[in-house]
Amino acid sequence: MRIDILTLFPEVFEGYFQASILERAQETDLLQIYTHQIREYTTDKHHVTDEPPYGGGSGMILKPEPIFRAVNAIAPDGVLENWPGDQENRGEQWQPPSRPPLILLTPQGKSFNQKMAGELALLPRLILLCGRYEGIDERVREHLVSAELSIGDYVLTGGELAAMVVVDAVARLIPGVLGAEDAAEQDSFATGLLEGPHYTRPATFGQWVVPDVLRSGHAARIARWRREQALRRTWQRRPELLLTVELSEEDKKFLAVLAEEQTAK
Ligand code: 6GU
Repeated sequence: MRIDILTLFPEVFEGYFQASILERAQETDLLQIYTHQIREYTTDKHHVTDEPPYGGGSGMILKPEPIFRAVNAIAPDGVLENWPGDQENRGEQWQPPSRPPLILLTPQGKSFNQKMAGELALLPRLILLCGRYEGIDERVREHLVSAELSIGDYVLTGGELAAMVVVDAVARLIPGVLGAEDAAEQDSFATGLLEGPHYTRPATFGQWVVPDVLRSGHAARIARWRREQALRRTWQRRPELLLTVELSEEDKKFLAVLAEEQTAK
């Protein structure tokens, strides 16, 4: 998969993308990440990327031309050759050629989640546009952006951290990126449940011991115990997730026990 990132601060991506799993994914060519400095797509002497808003007001707005120019450069089969203007001359028949989806990172976007990460991971290409300042010229939103995503209900100084979050969540779902083939399949949210507790050596740490069942070697009992721990944790922390997850008869019985425990308290 190829991901292009348009930003005024390409340097902030360097450390994170060059470590650990994302580094290996790029070395093995499962993932290509290109960051692009929007400023390099300006044509004026002072390389201006933002200006005050029409109609007045505070803050600066990202200008449309450098962003359109950058997208046309990195997705040359894309929309808007000879922009702007000559689209009118192509008549009703004209359809923009297909291009990679362009996602704007902004607190106004839809909340990014695991399901979206899975869908994005199926794409051959993706372009991420990091918002900055007070905003971005609306013509970018209207004519270039395919979707807008936010990573949560708080305001960051720019879309860069959000873009890193999206790249990370998407990259680890590309087949082969995680070491063990099924490592993503047991994730919290992938199963629809939160994960239960994990333990490693030592079996006894001070007075705290690892649950016997995990050391029993009894695979079926361990699997059942883990499922019940996941159900318990989800019940305690994110009960609304239980409404949409697929539950076996055994799961339902266990949840009934949890409900009884609760009323007994
Ligand atoms: Cl995508 N951008 C900014 N600036 N703030 C955010 C965000 C994005 N998601 C949550 N807060």
